[in-house]
Amino acid sequence: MRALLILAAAVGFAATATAQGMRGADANGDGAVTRAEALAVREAAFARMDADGDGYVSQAERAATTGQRRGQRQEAVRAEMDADGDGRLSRAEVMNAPMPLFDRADANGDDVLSAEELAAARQQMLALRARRR
Ligand SMILES: [Ca+2]
Ligand SMILES: [Ca+2]
Ligand SMILES: [Ca+2]
Repeated sequence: MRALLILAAAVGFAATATAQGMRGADANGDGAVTRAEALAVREAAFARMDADGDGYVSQAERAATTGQRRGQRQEAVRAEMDADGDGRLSRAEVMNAPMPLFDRADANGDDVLSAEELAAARQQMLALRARRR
């Protein structure tokens, strides 16, 4: 699970990587986050990172967005998401990558994070963070 959390946090799609970010994904403001809303955030993040708009996030574009500090970890994440191993992330590779945090937070598996599920996920996140300290 820890590896998956790192995966989600390190790719630069941070908006979907935290429970708080999940809440920010609630585009229609109904207090719940659907899978489609979470994917829209991911898509927006991809568009932001794809600076030259060629539909791929290259290594250089990733470095520019996320900084070099977490380089090694980034590389591991990239390798995991880069399904065809060409060294860059296509839109499809990013959109099809697992959403472990969403899946984990979606306790009843209905593809919607209710306000209750979001609150529970946030609590878990805070507990996790406290434990790591
Ligand atoms: Ca919503
Ligand atoms: Ca690729
Ligand atoms: Ca749910």
